[in-house]
Amino acid sequence: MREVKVVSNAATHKRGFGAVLWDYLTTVDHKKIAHLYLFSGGFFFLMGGIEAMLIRIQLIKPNSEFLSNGLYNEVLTMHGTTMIFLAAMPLIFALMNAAVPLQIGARDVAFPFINSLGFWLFLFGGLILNCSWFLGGAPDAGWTAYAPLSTTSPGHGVDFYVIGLQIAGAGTLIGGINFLVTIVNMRAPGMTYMRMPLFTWSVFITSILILFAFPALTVGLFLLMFERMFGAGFFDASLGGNAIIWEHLFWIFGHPEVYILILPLFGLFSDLFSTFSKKRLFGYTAMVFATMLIAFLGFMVWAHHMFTVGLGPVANSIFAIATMAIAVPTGIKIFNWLATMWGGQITINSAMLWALGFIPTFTLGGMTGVMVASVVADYQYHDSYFVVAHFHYVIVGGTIFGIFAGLHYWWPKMFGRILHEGMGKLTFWTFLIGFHLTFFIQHFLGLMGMPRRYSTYLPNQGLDLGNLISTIGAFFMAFAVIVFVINVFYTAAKGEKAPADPWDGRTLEWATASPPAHYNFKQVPLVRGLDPLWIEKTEGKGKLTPSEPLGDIHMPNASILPFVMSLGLFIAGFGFIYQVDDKGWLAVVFIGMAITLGSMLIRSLKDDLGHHITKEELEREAD
Ligand code: HEM
Ligand SMILES: [Cu+2]
Repeated sequence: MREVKVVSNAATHKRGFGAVLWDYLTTVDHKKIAHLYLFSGGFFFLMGGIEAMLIRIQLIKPNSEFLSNGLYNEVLTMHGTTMIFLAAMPLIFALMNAAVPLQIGARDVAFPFINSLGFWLFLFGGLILNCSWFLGGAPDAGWTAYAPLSTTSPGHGVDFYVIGLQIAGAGTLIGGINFLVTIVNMRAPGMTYMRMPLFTWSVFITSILILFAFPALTVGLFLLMFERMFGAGFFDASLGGNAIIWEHLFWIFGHPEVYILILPLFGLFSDLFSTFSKKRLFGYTAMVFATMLIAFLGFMVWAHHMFTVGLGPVANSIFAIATMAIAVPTGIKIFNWLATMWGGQITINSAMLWALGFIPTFTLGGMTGVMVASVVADYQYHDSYFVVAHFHYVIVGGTIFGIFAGLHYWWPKMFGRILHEGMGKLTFWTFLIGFHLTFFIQHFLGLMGMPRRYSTYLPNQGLDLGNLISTIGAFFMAFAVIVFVINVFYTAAKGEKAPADPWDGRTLEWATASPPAHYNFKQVPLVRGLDPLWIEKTEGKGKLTPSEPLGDIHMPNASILPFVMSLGLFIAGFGFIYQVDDKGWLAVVFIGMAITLGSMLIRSLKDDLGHHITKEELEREAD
């Protein structure tokens, strides 16, 4: 397996910066798109992290004047929005792109062009959102943008939110559809649904969630846009509208969104526990159905964010019970993970540490979740720091721990080098300690009456010490992230080279070189059961059985069009935002849309049949 790397290194030889840049701007290869998602999602994670630190520095002591109240609202809004849409989502897409086609034995995703378009839409949407900092102020109505706060917020901050999220959201939607089609259509022969690795399973189910949840956001954002730009009045009671409609639309999207953020990582943890315990996943079938059940219930519970709105006792009770029901399939999963490790031959490395740390942390978040699902009690918790503590336990304890686990696990596959273990462990321990220091105490701050989203508090209310501890914890986490960034650079320069299968893996991604050739598999493998690579290893072959003779491989061509299409929307976005001030900006709308529609026309009219890698070329490369 090692030889492949040598050959592809020779083939790629030394290329200039321009060539590498052009390669990434035009690539339709899922593995390079994974790199793009990783680095831009990582960049936004650092931005969101800086914003988090600003919030915590402001709250380190009572009556602090580090940030003005207005700026605090902007930083808080951008922290939440950035972390959810521009950090967690793309980092998950990075893992999906890095692993899913390999896990199912495919050569790429179903629509490589759309995959690249999805990435560029996300990136340009995120850039628009962050341009607001330099163009008169960021959005300040919270990441939920509740009306009438969002409809009446002065300046253009919220317009940047609307346009930025609309463009980024379109990228996520088409990305999700692509993975759905990929998993339905591109599985290697023999890979039946019930032989798919749990990560692929959960990406499949997550993609269904994306397909149904994101359109609600799209509609909501359009209504908010019409409201702010043209005074449509959907959410304005004085014009016959209703502000609660925004809350419904937002949470019909927003609640499934938190499952979109967690389910892929549940799948990843399942793969990890089984790999590093050297055992088949305990309760595979139950895990699959629990994932489906969580996804289904995830759609039925959005109004638990609205208990205090006044929907009435019947609606509140139904939503409370449906919410609490989610604890059942989640509990099934936790027991199955523990049972997978039970009696297994456990390896503890950085990836596994994140997975182990996830279990108690997420369980705590799940328990406070059941608490906030109780309607009467929620009248006390609602919009208090208790909620801030709760959701950070689930999204950091689940999603962020999962992303770190996934990065340590798949880094060798993605980059051909193994992340430094010592630094990996240092990152994990300082993050874990910092995390619990920061957020555990916030439960009590909330119970003592500290509200969510307030920029300050008075002294001697019993809140001083807790806030100080919380901020100290945040510095630990910041330190951990810095160590991780150093680890990335160190690994790129001096990291240990990775073999094809560094973890004695069970699934197909470990059957190809690290990193894989751009066509992934020379011959598409024949899958003979769950954990296909493991089956071959235990039967003493160690190599996959091919499902096809060696032949020409058809691959898609690179294209700059996805980048140009997204750039056009980016330009048009500014036109939309500013045309309220001056109709001259309509020209920018037209220029931007012309670029986008023009490149769509080119894509439609110009034949692009891809290219073939010939059998002779493949024969020259050793496997
Ligand atoms: C890792 C370090 C993090 C720290 C120190 C941190 C800190 C905070 C703080 C202090 C607040 C609330 C401030 C207030 O209510 O006045 C907050 C809100 C929030 N955070 Fe984080 N956070 C972190 C990570 C994350 C991550 C990874 C996510 C999501 C993936 C996230 C999502 C949110 C959201 C959605 C809000 C609510 C914003 C709003 O109410 O509009 N945070 N964060
Ligand atoms: Cu919810």
